Amino acid sequence: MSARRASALREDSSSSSDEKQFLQRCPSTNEYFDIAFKVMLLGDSAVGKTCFLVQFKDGAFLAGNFIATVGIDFRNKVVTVDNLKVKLQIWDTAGQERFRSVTHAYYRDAQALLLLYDITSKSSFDNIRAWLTEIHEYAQKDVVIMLLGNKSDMVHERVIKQEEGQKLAREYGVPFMETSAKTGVNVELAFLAVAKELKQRVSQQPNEPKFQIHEYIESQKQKSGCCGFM
Ligand SMILES: Nc1nc2c(ncn2[C@@H]2O[C@H](COP(=O)(O)OP(=O)(O)OP(=O)(O)O)[C@@H](O)[C@H]2O)c(=O)[nH]1
Ligand SMILES: [Mg+2]
Repeated sequence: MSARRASALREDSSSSSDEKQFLQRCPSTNEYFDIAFKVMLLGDSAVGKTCFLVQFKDGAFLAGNFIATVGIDFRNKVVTVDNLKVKLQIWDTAGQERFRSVTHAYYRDAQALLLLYDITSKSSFDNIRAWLTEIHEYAQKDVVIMLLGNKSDMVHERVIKQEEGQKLAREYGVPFMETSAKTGVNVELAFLAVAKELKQRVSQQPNEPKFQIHEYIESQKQKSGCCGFM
């Protein structure tokens, strides 16, 4: 989408029927959108990728038996960012090693990657470096990456401190926060931050201040360790 068209749509966000002629329609949700991006969920098996997506899409938590994803699956959700309708096509990948070659094929098309570990699993955290190596090998150079420490509701089982996640993220220059696919803490924020970053990359106006994803997340995120959020 051109910057001019994005700007025009921003100025008139009333979504009149005339305007809808210029919008595209998402077949799965039947919603109109102005612009679409592909986002991929990555991380070890059982870190909570599928639950994270279901929480964002349906506002529900899949409790009970763990059913590992086979291969790859996707869901669409349209979010509003600065009066623009942004369709996120979210690819939920299988974390199990045996599906790795299937998922590699999809990296190239993704504009953003949400990389999850489980704060109660040291191995899932230790494997983040290997995931980042894979990302650098298979993904686009300018892909937006975000590191997420999931299952922050499991305070008593925690083995990875929040500071450790923060330190690793800083080392790789990527934004970070802790999330809970169970309670929903910071789930929507992760997708919205990515949508805002991607949207501004294609529709940045010369006089518009550049969107700072790190600052946005720091100002919006619900912190762990206090107030009963996590
Ligand atoms: N307490 C808690 N449990 C979670 C959370 N997210 C996921 N789980 C549980 O963790 C298990 C694994 O969740 P999934 O979302 O299926 O894991 P996955 O990353 O998709 O796993 P693969 O599909 O194998 O890659 C399930 O039993 C979930 O109920 C969370 O935020 N908090
Ligand atoms: Mg899954």
